[in-house]
Parts: sequence; structure tokens; C-alpha cells
Amino acid sequence: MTKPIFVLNGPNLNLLGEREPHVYGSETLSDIHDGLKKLAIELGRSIDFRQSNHEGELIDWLHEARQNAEAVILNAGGYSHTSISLRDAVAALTIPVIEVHLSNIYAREPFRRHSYLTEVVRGTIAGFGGEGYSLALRAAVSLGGNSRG
Ligand code: CA2
Repeated sequence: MTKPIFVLNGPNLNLLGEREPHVYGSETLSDIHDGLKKLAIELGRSIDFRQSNHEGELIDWLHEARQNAEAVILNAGGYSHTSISLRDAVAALTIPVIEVHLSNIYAREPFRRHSYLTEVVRGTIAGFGGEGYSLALRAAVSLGGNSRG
């Protein structure tokens, strides 16, 4: 059995579906989790899906992923635009990390157009709502734990 794919979600993503559906869609994080679990089974994988509003907890989970995950799908929320520490934790991983954003951050306010993670992840998927997580899972599985594949 392969290691799980960690799906890590940052601050405020627990509020999805409650406000701003025009920006983030109407799915809740729990809806996204349910859909992704089913897709993971189809693809012969398991996911470990988590959310935290705390930067340090996200960093601890990235450290845990070094030993315990095949790949990481990461929506770091607002920390994507602010956290050098999160970037350093991603840079320390040798497994593939795929950055996901529900919204197209490149078409939004100037402060959202830069992510500190972009240069240290395998790739970024932005602007496809919850579907972006499914695209990221398919990419993670086809990379098969190979960060350069
Ligand atoms: O588009 C994305 O996935 C984001 O990572 C979502 C973050 C935002 O800070 C990033 O710039 C882009 C926000 C998470 C959700 O925030 C909500 C706030 C109010 C109501 C519902 C969600």
C-alpha cells in the first residue's frame, strides 16, 4: 500500500460555502473532501485531508509529510501570499507538492497575485474551484512520488 497523499488546507477554508460563493464556489470543504475521497479510491490511493487556521500547525504537517506522504496537495490560503516559513517547509520536501487555489489568484487583487510557494512547488492549479483538488490529485498520482517526474 502506498503512503497517503496529504491534502492540507490553510486559514479560513473551513468557511467555504458560507460566504463569497461568487469567488470560491458553493461547495463546502467537507463536500470537496467527500469528492476527493471517492476519486482517491478510484485511483487506488488514500488521502489524509486536513485544515488548520494556524501557520505552525501547517508547517508541522509539512514536516510530517516528509516521512509519511507520497505527495502533498496544498491550499495554504492567505499564507500563500505572506509566509516565508511555509515556503521553507515546502522547499524541504523531496516529494511532489502541488499548490491549489480555488480562485484564479492571478486575476484578483494585486496582493493575491504573488505566492511565495510557486517557486518551490511542482506546479500550481488555480481558478477551477473544488475541481482543482481533483486535478491536483490526478497529477500527484501520475507523478507517483517523483518530484521531478
Ligand atoms: O483561492 C483560494 O483557494 C485561496 O487560497 C483562498 C483563500 C485566499 O486568502 C487566497 O488568496 C486564495 C481564502 C480562503 C477562504 O476564505 C473565505 C472567506 C470568507 C468566506 C469563505 C471563504
